[in-house]
Amino acid sequence: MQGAEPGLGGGLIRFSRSRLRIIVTVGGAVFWGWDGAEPHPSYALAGSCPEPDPRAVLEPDKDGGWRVVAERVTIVISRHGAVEICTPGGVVLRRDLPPRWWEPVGGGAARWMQRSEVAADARFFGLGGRASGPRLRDGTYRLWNTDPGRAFGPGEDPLYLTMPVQLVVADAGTHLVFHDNTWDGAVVLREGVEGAGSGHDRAGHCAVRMDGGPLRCWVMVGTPARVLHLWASLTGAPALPPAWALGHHHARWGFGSEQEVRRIIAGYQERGLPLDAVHLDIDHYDDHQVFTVDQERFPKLPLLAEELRREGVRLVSIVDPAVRATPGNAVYDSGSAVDAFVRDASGRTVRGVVWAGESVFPDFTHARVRKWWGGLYEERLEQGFAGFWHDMNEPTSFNAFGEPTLPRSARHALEGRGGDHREAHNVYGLCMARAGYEGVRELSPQERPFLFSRSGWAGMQRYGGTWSGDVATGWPGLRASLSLVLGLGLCGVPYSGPDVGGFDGSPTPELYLRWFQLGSYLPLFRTHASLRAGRREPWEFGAEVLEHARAALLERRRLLPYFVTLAQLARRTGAPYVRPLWWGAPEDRALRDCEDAFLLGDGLLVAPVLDPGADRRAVQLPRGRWYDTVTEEAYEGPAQVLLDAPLSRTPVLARGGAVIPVRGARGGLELEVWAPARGRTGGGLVVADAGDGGEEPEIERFVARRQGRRVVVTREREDGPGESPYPVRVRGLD
Ligand code: NBV
Repeated sequence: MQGAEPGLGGGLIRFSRSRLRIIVTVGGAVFWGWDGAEPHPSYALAGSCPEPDPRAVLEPDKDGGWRVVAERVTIVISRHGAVEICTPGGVVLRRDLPPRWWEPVGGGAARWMQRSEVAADARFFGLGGRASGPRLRDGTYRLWNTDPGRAFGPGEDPLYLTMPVQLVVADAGTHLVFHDNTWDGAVVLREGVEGAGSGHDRAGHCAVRMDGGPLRCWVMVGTPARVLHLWASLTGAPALPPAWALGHHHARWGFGSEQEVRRIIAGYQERGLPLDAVHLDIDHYDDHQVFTVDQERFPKLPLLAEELRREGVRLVSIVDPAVRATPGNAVYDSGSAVDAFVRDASGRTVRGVVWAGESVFPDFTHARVRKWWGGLYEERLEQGFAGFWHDMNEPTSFNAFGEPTLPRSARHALEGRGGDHREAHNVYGLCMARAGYEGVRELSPQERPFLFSRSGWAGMQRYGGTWSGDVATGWPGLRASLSLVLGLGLCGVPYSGPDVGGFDGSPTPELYLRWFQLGSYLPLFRTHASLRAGRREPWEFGAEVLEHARAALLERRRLLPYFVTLAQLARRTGAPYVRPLWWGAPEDRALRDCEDAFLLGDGLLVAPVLDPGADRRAVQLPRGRWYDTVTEEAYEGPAQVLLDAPLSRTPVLARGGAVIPVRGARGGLELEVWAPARGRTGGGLVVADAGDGGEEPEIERFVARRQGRRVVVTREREDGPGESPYPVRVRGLD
C-alpha cells in the first residue's frame, strides 16, 4: 500500500501495482473494484449506482492498513491488499486475499483469481440455477450458461443460468457477494470444518477465477431478508406475474394441432381440473421459424386464443432467438435491414444451426436490436398469446463451433463499447429478456408482461422468471428441481419451477404425482415434456393419481391469494416465495443443512416427498409452533418430527399465528388463521391484488391474538386496529 484518498462512502487506496476503490452505499451495500473497476457499466445494476453513504469514512487502521466503518459493516484493508468484511462487532464474515491477475504479453483481457476465506461453519448457496444444491458442497461451479443438450440430473454443471452470486450463511451472519463480471469463469468451493475438542477450525474456502473482465464485487451483510432486499434494490425489483401465471400451466413439445390443444383443455374441464395456461412449443411455428404460425395445423389461432381466454385459459408462446438465414423470411429480412445479427471480426454474420436450419442470432446487447426484436411480439399478441417463454437463449447452436453456442470471436455491441462473445455470452438471455419485456410492455401497456426465460443472469428478475430447463425424469431430477428453485430465489429470481414429471421419458405414476405435488407449491407450476416423452396429463396415470392431482390443483387454486401476496412481497422486498428453512433462523445449523423442505412465505412449511415408496417423512422444524395443515396436530420446534405422507398429499405445516389469505368457496378472499400458542401473537401480510396490472395495491397487515380459548384477528392501520374486512376462519384451536 502506498497511500489512500478518502472520498464519499469510502475512497481510493493505492498499491504499488494496482488501486482499490471502496464505496459503501446508502443502503449499506459495499462495492469494491480493483484497477480502475467502477460500478458501471453493468448489466446487473437496475439503474445508476446507489448514492455513497456520507457517514462511511476511510480511516487509518492498525499495522498500516485502512478501514471503512459504516453502520452495519466494517471493511478492513490490509497493506498487502487483503479485504475483510466484518460485522459492526468486528467478527470477520469474509476475508478476500489479495487478488492475482495475469496480463497477456500481447495485451488483451487479464485473467484474475480471487481467493477468500469464510467461517468454518459457513455454508454456500446460490451461483444461479444449480442442480446439485441448494447447499453447494465442495466442487467447481462453472460460470458459463450452457445447454447440456440432454435432460439433466443433479450431477450436471453448469446449466442454462449461472450467476456469480453467492449467499453465504454462518453463525456470525449472512452475506451475499456478487462479482459483477460476465466472462467465463469458475467458482471453487470448499466448506470448512470445525475442529474437534481443542483442535483448530479449518476455514471455508472460495476461489473465483475469471477469464477476463473487471475485478469488482458487491457485498451485502445482514439477515437473509435484509440481504435479499438490498440485492433487489441494487439489481431491480422482480417483475410481477399476472395472477393467472400463478395458477396451473400445461405445456408440451408437440401438441401438433389446434384440435389436440382443445382436446387437452376439454380433458381438464371435464374432470374438474383447474387450468390457467397452455403453452405452445416450437412445433406450432411454420417450419420452426420464430414469429410465424403453421397455418395448416393452427389455422385459427387468434380465435382459439379468444375462446380460451373466455374460459379462463391463457396461451403462452415459446420464443427462440435464432432466425433462419433465408432472404424472404420476414424476420430475417427485417432484422437484416436494421443490421441486427451477430457478425464475426471480418464482418460476416455468424451462422449457427438450430431448429429452423442455418440461422443467425440477434445481438441483444444493442439497444437498436432490442427495439426491433421487441416490436416482433406484436405478431404474437395478434395471435392472441398472453405470455412468452424464451428458450435456446444461452444461446444454443447445435455444436457448430466446438461447443454448442456462438464462437467466442463473435462480435457484440455491448451497448456501444464493443466486445466479443466471451463477454456477451452470459448476458445473451438477460438482454433478450429485456428486449421481449420492454417490447410487450410498450405494445400492451395495460397488462403486465409475462415472460420466463431459460437462460439469464443477475438482474433478470426485472423482466421475469425462469424454469428448470430439461430436467431428467427420475427421482434425482425431482430433487434437482427443488434445488434450482431455492438457489435461484437466493440469487434474486423468485419466480421459477420445474417441468412437472420431468422433460424426457415416462415417470411412474408415483413419481409423476410427487412431482405434481411439489410443483403445486412452487411459483411456476407447469407440466411439460419433450416431443418424445410420454404423456403428462393428470388423467394418464390412473384414477388414484388423478384424484390426488385434482386435490393438489384445487389446493393451489385455494392458495392463489397467498401466491399473489408472495409475488407482491417479492417485488417490494426481494424475498423469494420459496425460501430455505433457515430463512428466519440462519444461526440454526440443523436448518442450514436441510435441503428437502422449504418455507412458502412466512406462513407455510412444505415438506415434499422426494423418495419412492415413502409414506412418512422426517421434517426439521424451525423454532415455534407448527400445525400439520390436515390433521391440525401441533408440533413445537426446534425439533425433528415424523409426518405421515400418504400418496394423497404433501406434508404442509402452518406456523402458529400465521394469517394466510385464501380463496373461499365462493371465490372471495378469506383469511385462514392458525391459532397462536398461548401467550403468543401472530400475524401476516395480505395484498389483495386483482392481478391485472392495475394500481399498486396496499399491503394490509393482520395481527392474530390469543384470548383464552379464542383467537382475535385485527387489521392494523395507522389509525389503530380494526376488524378484518375478510371472513376469518381460525384453525388449530385445541
Ligand atoms: O422447444 C423444444 C424444447 C422445449 O420443449 C424445452 O422446454 C426446452 O428446454 N427446447 C428445449 C429445445 C429442444 C430440446 C431438446
